[in-house]
Amino acid sequence: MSANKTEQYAATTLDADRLAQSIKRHLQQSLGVDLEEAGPAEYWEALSLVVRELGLDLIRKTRHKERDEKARRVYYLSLEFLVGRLLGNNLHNLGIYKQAEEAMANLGVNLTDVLEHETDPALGNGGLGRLAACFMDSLATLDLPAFGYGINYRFGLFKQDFAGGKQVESPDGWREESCPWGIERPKRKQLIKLYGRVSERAGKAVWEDTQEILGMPWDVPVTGYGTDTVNTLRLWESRAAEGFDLSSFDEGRYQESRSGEIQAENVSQVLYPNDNHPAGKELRLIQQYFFVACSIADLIARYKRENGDNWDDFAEKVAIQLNDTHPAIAVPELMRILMDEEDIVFSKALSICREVFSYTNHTLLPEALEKWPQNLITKVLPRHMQIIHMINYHFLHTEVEAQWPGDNNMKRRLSIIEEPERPGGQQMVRMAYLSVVGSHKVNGVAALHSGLVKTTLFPEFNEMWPDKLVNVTNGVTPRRWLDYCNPELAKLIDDTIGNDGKVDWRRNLSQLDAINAYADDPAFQKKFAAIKHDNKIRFAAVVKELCNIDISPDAIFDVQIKRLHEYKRQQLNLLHIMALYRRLLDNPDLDVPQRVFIFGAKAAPGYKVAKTIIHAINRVAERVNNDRRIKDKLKVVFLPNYRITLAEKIIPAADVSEQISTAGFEASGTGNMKFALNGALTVGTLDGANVEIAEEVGDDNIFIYGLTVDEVAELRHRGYNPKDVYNSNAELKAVIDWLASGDLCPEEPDAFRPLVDSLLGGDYFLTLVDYQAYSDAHDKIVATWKKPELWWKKAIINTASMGKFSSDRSIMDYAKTIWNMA
Ligand code: C3B
Repeated sequence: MSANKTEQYAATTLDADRLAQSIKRHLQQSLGVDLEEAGPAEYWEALSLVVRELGLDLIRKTRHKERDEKARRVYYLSLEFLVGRLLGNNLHNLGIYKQAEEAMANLGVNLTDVLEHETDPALGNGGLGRLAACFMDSLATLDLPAFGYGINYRFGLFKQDFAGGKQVESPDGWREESCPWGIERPKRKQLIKLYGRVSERAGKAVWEDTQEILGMPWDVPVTGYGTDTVNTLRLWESRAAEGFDLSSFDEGRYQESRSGEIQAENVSQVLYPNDNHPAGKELRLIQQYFFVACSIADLIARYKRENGDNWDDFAEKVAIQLNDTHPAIAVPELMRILMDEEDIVFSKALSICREVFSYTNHTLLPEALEKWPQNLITKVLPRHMQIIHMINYHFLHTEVEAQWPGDNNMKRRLSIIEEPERPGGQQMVRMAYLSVVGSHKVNGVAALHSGLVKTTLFPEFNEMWPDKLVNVTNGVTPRRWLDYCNPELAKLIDDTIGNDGKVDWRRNLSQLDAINAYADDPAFQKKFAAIKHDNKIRFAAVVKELCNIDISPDAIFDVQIKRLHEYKRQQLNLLHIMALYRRLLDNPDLDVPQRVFIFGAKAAPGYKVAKTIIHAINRVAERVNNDRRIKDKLKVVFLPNYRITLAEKIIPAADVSEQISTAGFEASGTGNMKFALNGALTVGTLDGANVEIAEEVGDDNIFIYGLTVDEVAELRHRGYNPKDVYNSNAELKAVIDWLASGDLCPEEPDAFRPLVDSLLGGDYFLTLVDYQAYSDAHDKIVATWKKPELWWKKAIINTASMGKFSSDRSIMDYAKTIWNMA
């Protein structure tokens, strides 16, 4: 490792004076701004350009080193990279944050103000996209040769506002602000084919009469912490290829006159705003193929530049990770290149693919598993559909046949092509099956989830290939999610366990374990609690600014931030808040601590019930926050436009972390790890990584409640009627009736009907079943809060026990068990 190299590099070339000079130079010469005119936004851009220069220099050196070492590279293919703001993070990673602070101060500017001027690149929906960003950070930090490949969307995840409590979406044109991080690389552009047909000439398949679009790469430097390694995140932007017929477009009859054709620029225009739910649109399939085809062509070109035309070493040099099934079309794409362009026979091509590819499954939700109509793939990618059939034929008739001779039923069950249930239905391509068949390893993202992948999602694959399905528990980067977002706590940890080269928890998070020795220490508890209090004061100011709500830093800050989805059960939190409010109305002198319930969540624009839940929470918030009778004992805050930057402010200020999904539905969760790392106590079900968090912190230091995966299965088997629970729990009945009454939204009395119907008409996510246990868990939270020394002990143990959940550990697991790189 090159721990000190960057410090040397940065220190020798960029002390505060040099930095200030470079900032001035960029202000004047790159941006054309006079010093007197420059405000924080200009300073942000100028400093970003300075860091970009440094990043580019280090990227070049990283590339040379990798070329010399001829190492295996990993290519992380993902439709989403939710990187968040980059300037502060890059300054930290490069070891020049302090120098930058000083340089700015010398110029009369405050670095913190400057950093606030960066727009979040919102190139992802939620957990899956943020995980990809944490992984990029860890890959660079661990000096592993890696590229991230994705799409440079013009519009990221929509911006969210509330009107009358309802979610209103508007486009996120993040690139309209200047974005110095992406560097256009025309030399590496690619030409991609779509549509057309396949003919056979001299025994070879020829894909012709295609449309072509151009893929232009934008490179974002990815710095690692305390190392010279800077990797590349290469994001593709679609453009019209030369010769693309724009005339018909100009005449305004483009869509009609060339029906079925696409407008090239549209491909990378927008991120589909769905989390855990596929859009199923033709343009989405094209997006997937577009970025996959550009990336595969790009990595093959790199391989050939470095290794020549000999395919024998390809699998030794290349590992490709499929982040969910979104890039699954990479399997037939690589097959196509190997067979049609490189004259490699089918069986060899398939074995190369299987050495190169591996696939991460992020969800068990049946409706979230991607399937594409065979007709659509045939239309957009006719050659790929043929190759999928070839793979499927080989798989069923050689491999499945060997395992279950003569078992046609098994062949039907395992076929990559799903036959329609009803006559006249469509044949669908199961992208998850294609990914499993084309990969050497398939991983789930937490132990519980990976177990379910083996037993319920892919049991037959597990029987056929017992070593293929593995677990890699998710992780988060401690650089962004502790060091950067909670500097006071980072400093307390440094002061307590040291930061001298021997101890370096930022790169070896298990060293936090040493903090456990201080969990009972009153002096340490006091400092820990004071830091949380400071963070809460800062966050209260954010809430005041964004929502104009006053919250007290002495209250319990109870937080649920994540995408809005019924399985994540924000509605359970809501019902409980409504009940708390009613309890206070019944007895305003109730001896309870002040509590603030904080939400942040975007709902997919087409997801009706999710939007109803947002509306209901906002209406309840309005009622509760303005009711003087309850004497500020309860507040509800729904922060608009939740995103990475807000998460960085909320998480260090949280006392309670809500991780309350229906057991078996949240594959892992990663927010749960960030909260615990920052000393919040989890209230959660035994779902996803909560199980492993509980193992690490111990049952006494987490509030676990509710049905387990097995109990959920048993209940479904027995049969469940939500009305039974509703009729037997008076408090629950009262709040649901209140929700249904129209009282909270008089101008639209049926506004919350979709939510009420979903709860009483089936309650698929078992919200009502878990209600009482959840309410009881909250009573325990309150009882614990009333004993501060107990509370802070638990909080400290949480921070101290998060070593396992560093994304460095996840990446080392991938490197060892999947990529064969360590
Ligand atoms: C998410 C899952 O819902 C989370 O449980 C998990 O922690 C993350 O992925 C990362 O593994 N997920 C997502 O954000 N989008 C999907 N389409 C599927 C899963």
